[in-house]
Amino acid sequence: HDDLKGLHTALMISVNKDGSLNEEGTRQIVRHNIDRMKVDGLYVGGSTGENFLLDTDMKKRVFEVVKDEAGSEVTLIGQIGGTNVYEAIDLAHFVTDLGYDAISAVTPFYYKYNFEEIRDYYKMIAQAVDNRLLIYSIPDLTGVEISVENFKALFEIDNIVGVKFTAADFFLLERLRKACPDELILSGFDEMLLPAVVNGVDGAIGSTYNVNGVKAREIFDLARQNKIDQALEVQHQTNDLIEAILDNGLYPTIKEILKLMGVDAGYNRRPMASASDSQIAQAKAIYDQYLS
Ligand code: SI3
Repeated sequence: HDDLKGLHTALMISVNKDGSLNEEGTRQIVRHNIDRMKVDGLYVGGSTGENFLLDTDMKKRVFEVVKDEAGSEVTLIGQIGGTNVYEAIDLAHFVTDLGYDAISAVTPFYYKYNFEEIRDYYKMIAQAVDNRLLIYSIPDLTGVEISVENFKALFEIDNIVGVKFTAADFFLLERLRKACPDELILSGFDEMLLPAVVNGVDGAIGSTYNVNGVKAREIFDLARQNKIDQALEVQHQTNDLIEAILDNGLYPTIKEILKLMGVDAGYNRRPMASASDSQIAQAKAIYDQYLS
């Protein structure tokens, strides 16, 4: 599964003020990531893509527009999971037919499921389509924690090839890497890319790669060459940027920075608020200080 390794942008989408998809802006975000951020792949329909705010038709249109723009230039992973497993299966078929290289499914959330129910959800999706599946684990947002033993049980399901691991639990990551040396682990927190690579992840998926993909690549490459001091220096610079972005509001700030880079990133879809005037001004200051 070498094509799934490396650095993938958790893709933003561009939204019009009325909440509809800005297709041209979304195409610009795709091009910007491929041509200027030079990432290996795009993770479409994730948290950064405001996926959990969209209806099924809009999710499908995002998948179509991204595939149409990206073609086969980079690896495409379609995040199809959510609270409705039947929608997830429908979307899994949809993106597989479009030619997505893999699917990913967030752990089912909202109700407190036991592990049997979580495993059932993954079996239903994995058995429905002929495509590779990455578990999307993000306990901070879903409240769903998965133990090493339970990850191992999920990896036994045919078609499941790994996990997008978005957590700051490095003990769990280390245990998981040791227990499952052959599964793909893609880390999710951009500000912890270096320690994740040191712990043997195969790649990473991140929101800030939309604007900082080139520096992320430096960290990734230096760390894999064992140049830890140099990698840490770039991680320090990167985390000054990420801290400033988080302080100003993650997704609205990335969108405003994209606009300063000439990309029509549009608004956020409500109820997520778009950047206020003061956030826009601060985004400009962040861009000037760290990215121009
Ligand atoms: O699905 C996705 O959009 C992601 O890949 C999420 C990714 O892990 C990001 N997590 C969230 C919650 O947005 C990170 O890239 C994160 O934004 C970044 O590390 C800043 O904390």
